[in-house]
Amino acid sequence: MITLYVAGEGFGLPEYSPYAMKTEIQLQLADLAYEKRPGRREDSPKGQIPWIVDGGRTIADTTFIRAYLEETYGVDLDAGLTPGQRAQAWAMERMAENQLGWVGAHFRFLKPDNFARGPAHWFDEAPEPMRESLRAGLVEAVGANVRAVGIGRHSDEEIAWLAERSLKAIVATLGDKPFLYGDRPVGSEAVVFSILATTLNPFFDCPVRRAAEGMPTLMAYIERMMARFYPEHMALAA
Ligand SMILES: N[C@@H](CCC(=O)N[C@@H](CS)C(=O)NCC(=O)O)C(=O)O
Repeated sequence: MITLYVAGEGFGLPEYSPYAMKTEIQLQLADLAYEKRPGRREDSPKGQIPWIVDGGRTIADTTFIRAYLEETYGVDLDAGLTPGQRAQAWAMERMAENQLGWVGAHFRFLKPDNFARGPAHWFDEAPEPMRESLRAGLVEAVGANVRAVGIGRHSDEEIAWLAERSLKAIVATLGDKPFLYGDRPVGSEAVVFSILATTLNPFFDCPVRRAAEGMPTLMAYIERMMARFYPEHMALAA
């Protein structure tokens, strides 16, 4: 059986790592049995969560995990899509990971109230004399990444404006379909949903969430995907 190493639930989400959610959804779409175990990024071959172990093989990074699953188990998670849709799906996936994901990190980690409400608690069990410097170290590391990808160089208003353009692109792609490309979800939207659920998480205060609340198509899509892949979480939240 495949073992999926994850960060675990948190901040009102079934998995607080969007990448862990992405792979978990893709495992479900591939109809593969798996078990989840808590993992520490220090133990991951690429230093990040998630990773999988399948028999004797260890694969890290969600895009490579998906490629491995498709090749090894003979599944195509984007089956039914035209070449043009596949290309668009890939671009949409990159937009979610390489732009919206960083927007989410900016507001979650770099706004002191959000950080205190959420990620700061990861260090609650650390020895008291180290606790604050561990928290400061995390903020500094995330800040450096967010700046390196460019997002961190803009004002909050500009960041929200950029993110809103991406949300509108997702809404336009959805149109009146239940899922991005039709009546059933495909592999590439696992990450679009996961990044949306994390970036727009109402647990945190974020202008992008407020903008999204004015987009009923988008909010309904997030709920539909959550109900489909995390029904127990939805039942608990109800
Ligand atoms: N490109 C990676 C991204 C994974 C990722 O960013 N994971 C985060 C958790 S959501 C992580 O482990 N961050 C810790 C770090 O980068 O040091 C993938 O697709 O798996």
